[in-house]
Amino acid sequence: MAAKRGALIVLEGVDRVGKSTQCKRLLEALRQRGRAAELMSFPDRRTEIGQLISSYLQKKHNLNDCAVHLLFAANRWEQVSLIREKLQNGITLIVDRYAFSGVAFTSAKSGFNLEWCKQADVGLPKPDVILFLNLEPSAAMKRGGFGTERYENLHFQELVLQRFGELMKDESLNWKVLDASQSIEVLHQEIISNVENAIEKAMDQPIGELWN
Ligand code: ADP
Ligand code: FDM
Ligand code: MG
Repeated sequence: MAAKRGALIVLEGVDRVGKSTQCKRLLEALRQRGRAAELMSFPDRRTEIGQLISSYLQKKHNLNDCAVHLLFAANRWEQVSLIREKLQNGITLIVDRYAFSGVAFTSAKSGFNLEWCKQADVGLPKPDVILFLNLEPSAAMKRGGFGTERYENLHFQELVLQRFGELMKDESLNWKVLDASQSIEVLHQEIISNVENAIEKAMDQPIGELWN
């Protein structure tokens, strides 16, 4: 019998809902349970494309909105062979933001529609589950306030949340909407049970293609 593959687990949500905190907790928990797991995050600021994105986010320079959208997508595509290899080798990947942030953030800008935004990510490895940490941006903001990066303002985050809502209507994807106002520990317990389920189901299935 073929070796079991790992699962592709994505955490999404607006800024400061606790994605990075939960990704780390999840990684530790899976490893403690003896599962092979690794963390990835997007944008991956370590690559050359990632550095362009990072300096754009830090407002060191401006870029055309279409161009930056495609850079975010390219920053995922440059990891695809690695993602596939790890999954096939039985490693479960926990991903902090993915194409859904890509589409939600760009389509929150005026003049962009959701369908155009999705095109650049069509065919990426499809997540086995998308854990959406749901919290009003006004509540998320109270967790320390926004920094100085691009997009870190309440009005824009509210538009982004609406766009995520549109993406969640797609029933071909396995969205799990979780209440991110709960304590770190309670939310973690919900996440781990959803993830254990997803890992068991993914094992016997081929890796899917996103939006295809
Ligand atoms: P994100 O990656 O979604 O932007 P972080 O994980 O960086 O969010 O968390 C943002 C801030 O909120 C951090 O200071 C973190 O300690 C805090 N935080 C995370 N989860 C919770 C929670 N469930 N309740 C209260 N504060 C939280
Ligand atoms: N972001 C992130 C996008 O606009 N498009 C994308 O494809 C991705 C992955 O970049 F404001 C935005 C979302 C957020 C910023 O912040 C990255 P973090 O703190 O590194 O997650
Ligand atoms: Mg984060």
